[in-house]
Parts: sequence; structure tokens; C-alpha cells
Amino acid sequence: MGDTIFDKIIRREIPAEIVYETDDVLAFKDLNPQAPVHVLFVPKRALPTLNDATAADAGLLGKLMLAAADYAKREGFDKDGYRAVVNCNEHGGQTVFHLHVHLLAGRRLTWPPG
Ligand code: IU
Repeated sequence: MGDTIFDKIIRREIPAEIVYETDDVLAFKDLNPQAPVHVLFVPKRALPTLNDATAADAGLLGKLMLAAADYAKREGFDKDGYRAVVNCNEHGGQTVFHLHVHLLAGRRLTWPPG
């Protein structure tokens, strides 16, 4: 398994502003935020990309999305709304190959994304 910057954050080897944690998921503020709220939800058990997920990972993927929704509700972003997205590989804009969900909130987001 590859060792990415996110694995190092999970192991607390490098600092990050952690905002949410469960047994399976860690969430921390993106270092280069694209919205007033930009939090990354990462599974502690790493998958490089969404392409690598199998039926065996269905529970983990569900936990990842539910963690993002739970955090959004907890912080009150649910009413105005937010976006939860996964980038996959080069054309999807993925740069860190440890699957993660971006939670973006705090402004009206445009669609389609660039
Ligand atoms: P992407 O979907 O793989 O492109 O998202 C990676 C995100 O990780 C991106 O928004 C970066 O700003 C963010 N990030 C970070 O928060 N801290 C880091 O040390 C690194 C990337 I490298």
C-alpha cells in the first residue's frame, strides 16, 4: 500500500487541523481551501482511488459519506447546503492517492465544476 501525506496525518506524524474522527474515518481542514469550509474525509484504511473500491468496501464508503453528512449537520451547513465530492485520477483532478471526500460549504457553489 502506498504511503501518502494523508497516511502520515492519520498516524499523527505531520500536523493537520483535525475536525472529526471516528474509528474508521478522519477529517481535517484542507490546506488550500476552495470554499469558506473545505474539509477532507479520509478512510483510515486507505484505498488509492475510487477505482480500487470493491463490494467489500461498501461499508467503508458509506461511513465516509455519512461522516461528511454528520459533520455538515453538526456544523449547521446542512440547511444552506454543501457539496461532497470524490476526485478520481488525472482527469478528475486527484492529486493525493488516498481516497477522500471533499466537503465544501459556506458559499453558493457553481455547477458544473471546471
Ligand atoms: P485531490 O482530490 O486529490 O486533488 O485533493 C487533495 C487535496 O488535499 C487538495 O485539496 C489539497 O489542497 C489537499 N492537501 C492538504 O490539505 N494537505 C496536504 O498536505 C496536501 C494536500 I500534499
